[in-house]
Amino acid sequence: MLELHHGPVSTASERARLVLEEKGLTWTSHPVDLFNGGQHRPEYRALNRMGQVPTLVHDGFALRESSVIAEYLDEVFPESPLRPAAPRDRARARLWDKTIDEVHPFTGVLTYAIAFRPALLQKPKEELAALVAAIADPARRALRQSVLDHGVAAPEMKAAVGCYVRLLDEMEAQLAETPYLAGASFSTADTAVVPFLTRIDHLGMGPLIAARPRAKAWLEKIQARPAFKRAVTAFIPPAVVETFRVNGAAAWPALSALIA
Ligand SMILES: N[C@@H](CCC(=O)N[C@@H](CS)C(=O)NCC(=O)O)C(=O)O
Repeated sequence: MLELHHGPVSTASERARLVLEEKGLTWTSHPVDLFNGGQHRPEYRALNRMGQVPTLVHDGFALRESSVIAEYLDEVFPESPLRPAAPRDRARARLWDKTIDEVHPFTGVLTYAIAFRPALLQKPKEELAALVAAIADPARRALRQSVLDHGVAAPEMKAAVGCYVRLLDEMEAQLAETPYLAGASFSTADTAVVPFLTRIDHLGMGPLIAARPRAKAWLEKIQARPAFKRAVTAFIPPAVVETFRVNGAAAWPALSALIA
């Protein structure tokens, strides 16, 4: 039995759900309420000591880290393989995994600064302080505190936007060579990256994507896949996308000034 503990609006969870759906696997959904500290409940921390989503549980075996989950699923369920067969393409897919692991904390910076901060600041001070204090990784904890304190004026915003500029430039260069990120075929590289471009698009940073025509066409192609609709679109409430877009449009002038 395959179970996924995941955040409906979490990019790392989308990465795992995409692999499950692309491979046509049947799985049981256990949503974790990140906004109210579900990731820090002791029973969840027993599955995932970092207090992060996603966690896959396969017949009692609990596994964290979306890239490791993707690799595991592809090994245990070899039908419809998602990892490239050719060594160079497979190496390229691994590099995209590493890149996305670097991009992920900056995605949190952007998402919390632009979209989640206003609602979080409505919480009682002690509750919010406890949510931040429970973040296991000290670097992540410091990032969260900074964006809660400063919003889009947080000093980390420049690095976050710069990180996406580099990601998009790397994608544009690769897509000039191959139709998919790891090579000629759709692979785990594409499932790893698409949640992150979708997120910055929702956050009003679409102009960065639009300026790179190959990345834009790739995004539309991947988002049109039926598995994307089941794994990503179906889980994100339209009201959340609307909040992202409204807050994103308000933040864009400050963000684009950071790029200039
Ligand atoms: N590298 C991890 C990152 C997991 C992660 O940080 N997930 C976020 C949601 S996208 C999370 O659980 N955040 C917990 C929190 O914000 O307290 C992976 O890819 O699985």
